Amino acid sequence: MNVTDAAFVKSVAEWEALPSDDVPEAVLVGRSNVGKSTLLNRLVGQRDLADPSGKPERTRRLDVYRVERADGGPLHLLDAPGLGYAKAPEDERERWKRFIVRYLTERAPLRLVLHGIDSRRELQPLDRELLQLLGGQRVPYLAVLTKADTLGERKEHARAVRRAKETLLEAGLEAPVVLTSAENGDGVSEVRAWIGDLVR
Ligand SMILES: Nc1nc2c(ncn2[C@@H]2O[C@H](COP(=O)(O)OP(=O)(O)OP(=O)(O)O)[C@@H](O)[C@H]2O)c(=O)[nH]1
Ligand SMILES: [Mg+2]
Repeated sequence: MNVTDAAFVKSVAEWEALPSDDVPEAVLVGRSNVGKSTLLNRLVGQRDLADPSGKPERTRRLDVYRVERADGGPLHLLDAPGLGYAKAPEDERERWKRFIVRYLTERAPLRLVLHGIDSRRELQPLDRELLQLLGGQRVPYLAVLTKADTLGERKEHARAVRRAKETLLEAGLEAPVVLTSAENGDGVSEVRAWIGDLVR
């Protein structure tokens, strides 16, 4: 995909507020702080579009961005901040989780789930929950390992990818894994290519 423009549309906290169904969607999910918003900014080539600070009041909303492509129609990229964010009250966290689960399982325009995973870390309980949920789904899934620049030598890179693939397979997901860095741009064009292929 070749991005020509991107703009914030709105933050959504309930089903009825989701945008109209006629624009295809890709969503970025994953634990808080793995680098989803930073990656989104890289993907669309705008440094400050998605808010990488994760302001607490916005952590229980889906942030919707409209992306214009030279080589295809528009799409919506959704950023799901703060998954697993511990400071919120329990009932609020539960409500938010139910909304995300419904979004991932029922949302008609959803074409691709991008699962951000910190490449330095083992998959966490929340990641495994997501895999369980997505394993039986019709929606294409891509594991995006983030912060590759923090890994050491090349063999660390290969190891991170292998480890993620193994965990995905254990969860019954034979899915592509892309190693990325929003810092130096590694893997970003590969993620763009997946989005371009799948979100139409
Ligand atoms: N070294 C390095 N740091 C990164 C990279 N991507 C993000 N970070 C840093 O990781 C921190 C978290 O990044 P965010 O993009 O806010 O993470 P997030 O997944 O959107 O977090 P939530 O919105 O809380 O869910 C920030 O301090 C970023 O600067 C990367 O590729 N390399
Ligand atoms: Mg974020």
